[in-house]
Amino acid sequence: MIIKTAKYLVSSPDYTMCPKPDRPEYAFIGRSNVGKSSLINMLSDNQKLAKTSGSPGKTQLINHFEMESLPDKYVPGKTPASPWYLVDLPGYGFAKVSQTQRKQWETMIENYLRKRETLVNIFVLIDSRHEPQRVDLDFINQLGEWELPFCIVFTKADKETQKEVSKNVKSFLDAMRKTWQFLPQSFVTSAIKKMGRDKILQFIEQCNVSVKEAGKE
Ligand SMILES: Nc1nc2c(ncn2[C@@H]2O[C@H](COP(=O)(O)OP(=O)(O)O)[C@@H](O)[C@H]2O)c(=O)[nH]1
Ligand SMILES: [Mg+2]
Repeated sequence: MIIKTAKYLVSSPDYTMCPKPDRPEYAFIGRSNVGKSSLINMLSDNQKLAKTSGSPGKTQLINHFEMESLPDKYVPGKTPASPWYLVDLPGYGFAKVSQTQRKQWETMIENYLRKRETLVNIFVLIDSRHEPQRVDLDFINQLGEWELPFCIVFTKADKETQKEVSKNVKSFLDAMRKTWQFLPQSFVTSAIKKMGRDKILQFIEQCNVSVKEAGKE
């Protein structure tokens, strides 16, 4: 997949205020500081698209980015670009928020994830430097209870040795096996090395094609 356009569109405090649900949508979520903004910038090939670092846990909004992509083999002037939304969701597990803020986050996220009709897939980001964390597993199990489709994206793979990353990925997937019969698709990524970019974009393209096909029936 070739990214033709990646543009910030709007931030919404609630799912009812999100843009018109007229194209496939992909949401990115994870603990604050997991590398979500860096991953979004890496995927869109725009280092300024999502703000990196800054003040984590502050932006409690649903951020829509307008994307247009082309398949790898496209005919210039002939192949139409496919529109889709990339959504940057506020992170969880941020220690310094109040109970009230946490509750607000939960309600907003649950409503968005469960009611946004065009949401095709949720990418759950996991820091590949750490052992499995309860908060990540709890969030994933919640997605399971809600029967929502998701993938796992392990981030910051360049920060540790390949051996350490493989060990953490394996322990995380093993921890998931305790509650999950089938494991979701997973990706190992590094925003610095652009690792995992092609695979994630390919996955999104396949989903976009399936959504289009389903719409024709
Ligand atoms: N080495 C390395 N650092 C990363 C990577 N992704 C993010 N970071 C760093 O981790 C910190 C948090 O990243 P950010 O994208 O802002 O995380 P967010 O809070 O989840 O949006 C920043 O200092 C990034 O530069 C990566 O793939 N490799
Ligand atoms: Mg961020």
